[in-house]
Amino acid sequence: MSEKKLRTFSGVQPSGNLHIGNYLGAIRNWIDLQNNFEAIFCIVDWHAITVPYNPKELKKRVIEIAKIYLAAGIDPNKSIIFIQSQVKEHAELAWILNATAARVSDLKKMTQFKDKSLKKGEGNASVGLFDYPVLMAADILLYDTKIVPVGEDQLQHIELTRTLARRFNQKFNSLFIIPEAKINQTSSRIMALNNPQVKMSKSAESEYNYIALLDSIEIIEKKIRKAVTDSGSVIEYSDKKPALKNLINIYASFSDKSPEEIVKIYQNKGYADFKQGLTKMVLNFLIPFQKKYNSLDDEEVLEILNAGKQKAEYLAQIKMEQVRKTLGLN
Ligand code: AQP
Repeated sequence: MSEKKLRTFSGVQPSGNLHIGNYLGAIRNWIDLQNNFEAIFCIVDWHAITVPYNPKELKKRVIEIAKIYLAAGIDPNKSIIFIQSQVKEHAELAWILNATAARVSDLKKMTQFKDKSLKKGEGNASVGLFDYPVLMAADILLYDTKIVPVGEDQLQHIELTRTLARRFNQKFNSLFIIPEAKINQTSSRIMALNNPQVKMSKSAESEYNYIALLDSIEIIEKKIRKAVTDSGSVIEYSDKKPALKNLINIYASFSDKSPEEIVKIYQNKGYADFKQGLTKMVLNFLIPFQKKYNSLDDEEVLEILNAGKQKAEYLAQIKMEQVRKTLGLN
């Protein structure tokens, strides 16, 4: 008899142009995991509506993200790929966790809420943005997830998920598995090209913040050329040169070379040579990736998402039946 595999779950919000940070920090790590775990990858559209958005654009982006998952190597024969809003149990469990396990004081500690509400002020942010981590906890706990592959910015949310699961288990019944985050050291936090103090982000105001996975060759060349560098001209991997360190991390992530090897290659060369080398590494990955992306057919992608919905819904309904029964809600 085959052993039951542990489960892995992760997702991306359709909230802008997916960038190499999303790929290196999260999606790339999913590819290997799908071989050893029961893998579930979600397009978390309910998260994306917590900030102002355009409905038509959202619909387009959901398909775009599904295609990105597939082009990156997520195999629908091995993994479940689906859209969050199609499985209503996510919202049901989020409400239940809100009511039974989450505290206002937990959510007030979340740095992502503070960062994201900074522009308009906390008082003007949506309640959904404030409560986002509880919905994320529901996404994860609904599927008995053990491993959550994410970038560093999500670690605090995973910690909260663990707290909510423990609280619920202690208060009622041990229904939830306590999940663990999995991050990749060199690429867990890719910084913005135009400011190494902030992370690369798809909702950034300037498109020079990120390299989108679907940017054209010309745009990618231009963005890397314009990427900020530190003063001086020596290629060093050091915290004193955060912009260069970030670019070396990107180079290392797209090559089989360590930061030390990269520094050696460019030790007698300047920033311009290094940037040319970096552009080559990024394009070596993105050109075939985009070719695969462009070859995917919308109808087939919709079929994959529909099949994924059926499978995810089946699992979610079993879990929610247990939760409802435990809480006297059935
Ligand atoms: N800069 C990054 N470096 C490494 N990993 C990153 N991730 C995001 N930015 C970086 C990881 O990508 C996954 C999907 O992210 P998300 O869609 O949940 O949203 P986010 O974390 O808030 O990322 P963005 O790109 O900054 O989106 P917006 O601007 O919409 O908020 C996650 O695993 C995340 O850690």
